[in-house]
Amino acid sequence: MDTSSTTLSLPEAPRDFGFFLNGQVIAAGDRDVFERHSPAHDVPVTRLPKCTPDDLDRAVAAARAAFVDRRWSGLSGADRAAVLLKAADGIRTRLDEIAYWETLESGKPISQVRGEVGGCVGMFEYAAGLARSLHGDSFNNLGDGIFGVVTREPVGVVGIITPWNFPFLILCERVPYVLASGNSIVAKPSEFTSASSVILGEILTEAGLPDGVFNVVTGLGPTVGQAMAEHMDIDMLSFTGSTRTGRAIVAAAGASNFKKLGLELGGKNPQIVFADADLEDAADGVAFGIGFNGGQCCVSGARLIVEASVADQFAKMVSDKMSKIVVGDPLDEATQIGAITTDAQNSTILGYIAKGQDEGAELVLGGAALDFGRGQFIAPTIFGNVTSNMAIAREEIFGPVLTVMPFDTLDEAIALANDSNYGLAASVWTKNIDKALTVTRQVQAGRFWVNTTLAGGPELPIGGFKQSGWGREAGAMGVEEYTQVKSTHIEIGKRTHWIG
Ligand code: TXE
Repeated sequence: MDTSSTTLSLPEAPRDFGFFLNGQVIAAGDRDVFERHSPAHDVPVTRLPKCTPDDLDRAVAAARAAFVDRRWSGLSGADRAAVLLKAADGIRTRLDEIAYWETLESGKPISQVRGEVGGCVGMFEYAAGLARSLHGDSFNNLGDGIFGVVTREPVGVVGIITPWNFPFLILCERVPYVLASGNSIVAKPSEFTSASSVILGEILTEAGLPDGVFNVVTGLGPTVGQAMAEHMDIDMLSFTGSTRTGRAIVAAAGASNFKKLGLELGGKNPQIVFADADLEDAADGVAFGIGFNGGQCCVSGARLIVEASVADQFAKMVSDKMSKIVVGDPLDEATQIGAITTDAQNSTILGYIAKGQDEGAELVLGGAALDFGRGQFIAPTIFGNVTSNMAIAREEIFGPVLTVMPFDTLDEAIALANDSNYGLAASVWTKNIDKALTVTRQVQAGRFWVNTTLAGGPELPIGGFKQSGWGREAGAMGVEEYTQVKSTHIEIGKRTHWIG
């Protein structure tokens, strides 16, 4: 298999990946194996061990041992930064390989995955700087007899459960930040897209990360994932996935050791377009916001909320754009939307498309599966005449399905945008600074875009309001979230005695 050529072929046989424990890849041995079929090509592409809760225990024990003997947490920030920078180089070196296997497992377009993996290099480089700049606080104003110091310490053993929509990117929005302060990690990727997480283990070890600091258990959510949420020796768990599983994790954490949680859950994100916007830019942005990754994106701009005076004209502009999106083989460089990643997700999206029609919404574009002779693909879809009580306007569809709702006033636009259980992201398109700032202030969302959408990078934190989650990942906060704060009072000189 040559991944450097621009016309990539399918692998001749599925590649066996192990799981990653104590600095080594461990083959499946006598464990059951799950075989992943490419959702775009219907052929087996990877095989991974179905780890058991016993394997999880071994991984947690390895992470705990590494944390307790301070082989990583005891290093200086500068030494940790050096490893993270080498890992960034390692990702750069193996970028094509990661992109190839991730494309095959996920059905995402190869050009898109390369961009995502390239972005992960920046995550490691930025977090390396944070490893050096992480610091606490001091209080020199408590009087001559006492000095106060606030220090940050790593939390300990951190579990990371990731989904299938951005397997490597979501992992890398967490791992370098979690490592920056000295934590150890046990990661569990989605059973549909595990390969790139195991490759990251190899890269980290080659970069000099001590054995045991980063481990990957491959396996199923209800067994290994649930066992992580219940585990008494995992100090913190970062979960990205469905709101339903998020609830199970909160319950399990409460019933076990009250582990600290970071949760990034669902979204139903508004794209608010005012009549005074650059409508050409906005139309392209709205099409990108819902089309990117086939809409399988927690921050997808799924709800178009558009000023009534331009609603028809603008919906037509968006429809023209979306009808030109190139859907097809993700190994083709020109493809913009690949396959729908899981069978269940494919059924869910088609179910919502049928429901939208049953609910009385008007199908403006798409609305059907695309038949390429293999794989599962869905045409970019737009619904008009949508009202905010419809399921397609309220529930996360997680597919390339846009709903259109008009508004007359600024207040109405804000109310429509906030009429959701979720609060992950929002975009506003206008040339009027007052409208842009008013909307940005009043719409509840953890990430906001003004005259753009889906922009991101290592510097700005990510996370949600309302039922979209708890906590923040990335940016300086992405390191701080994975630390404990310790307040220390230090007596200077002779203590004033309590008992005379
Ligand atoms: O998610 P799950 P699914 C949303 C999206 C999608 C829906 C269902 O709307 O249609 O979720 O997707 C692990 N304890 N998002 O079913 O099950 C699982 O193995 C611990 C939004 O795939 O939540 C995987 O690693 N872990 C989202 C991860 O949880 C468990 C991205 C996510 O899978 C578990 C994905 C359990 N009991 C889906 N059960 C986003 N925020 O981007 C499963 N898992």
